[in-house]
Amino acid sequence: MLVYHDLLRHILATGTPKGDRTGTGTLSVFGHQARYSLREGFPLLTTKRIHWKSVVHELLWFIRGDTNIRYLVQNGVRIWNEWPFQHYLEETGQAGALPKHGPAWKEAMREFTKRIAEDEDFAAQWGELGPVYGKQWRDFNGIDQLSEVIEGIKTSPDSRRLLVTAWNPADIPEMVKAGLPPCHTLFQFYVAEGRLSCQLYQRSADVFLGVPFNIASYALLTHLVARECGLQVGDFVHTLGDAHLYTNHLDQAREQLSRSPRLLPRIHIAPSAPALFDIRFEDIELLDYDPWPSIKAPIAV
Ligand code: THF
Repeated sequence: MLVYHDLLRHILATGTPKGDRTGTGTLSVFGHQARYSLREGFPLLTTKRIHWKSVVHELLWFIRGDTNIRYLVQNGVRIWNEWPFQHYLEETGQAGALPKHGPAWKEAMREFTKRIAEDEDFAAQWGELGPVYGKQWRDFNGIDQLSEVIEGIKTSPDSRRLLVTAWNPADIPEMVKAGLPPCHTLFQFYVAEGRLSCQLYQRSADVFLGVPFNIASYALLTHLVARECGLQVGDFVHTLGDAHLYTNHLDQAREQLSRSPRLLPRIHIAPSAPALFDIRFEDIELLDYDPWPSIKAPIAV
């Protein structure tokens, strides 16, 4: 995972200070590409602990076409909570009264997620992120892109049209309302010598918090799709548009750079696991993950 460290170092050394939508401020570079060989191990960062359970549940949630945070909340995944919560506070006129990430805000967040988990009607009203990834992958104006791309890999592996796009311009205003438009916008599969590779174009990359999840998520997707199509895995190619470090992540990035990478973990998918669209959390196992401790950093909303 030295290439991830190279990206951190590159942004720290050459990034341009830039304002952003969230008001936090970033150091940013435009245009960057990294390649992770999936044959050499599973690309989950070892220089800080990544919450693997969240990676797997989030991906299964995308694959099923779900866009409500209820499934995630019920499975202990917190990474999408802030957007529906912020939307809820704004719509119910409480946003001004609760300073972000303060004690009262945290208490209100706990109550909000508890209700999402326990109250189906509340979740239906306030847990929706809009037509985000899951919706576009499985129902882009009626097209099940994920099923079609898998069929494409099986029937014409040499095709140069093996694409899935989450960027649906007609749906962007609806995504903005409850969450945000897709950061990982488009991915393409490629088959050569019996190996499946995947390239992601990510328009906006929160390099310290989001990118480690994004790498792991698409690497896992590549493993799952390869299995579905009877192929081995090749490379994950990660192409970034605006690649940034938030200014309140810089010390954490330097801390991480002071740690030396360890051996990569491996992934094991149960041979008895059902087909992709029915695969369960328990079917996917991470082996030999021995990371440095986690490093806390605030998420920009
Ligand atoms: N918004 C921003 N600002 N950054 C992002 O990376 C991002 N995402 C998704 C949508 N909007 C985004 C959400 N993905 C964490 C990680 C990934 C996220 C959101 C949050 C996070 O806070 N990780 C912590 C704690 C994880 C936990 O244990 O719950 C971490 O230390 O890794 C990009 O896809």
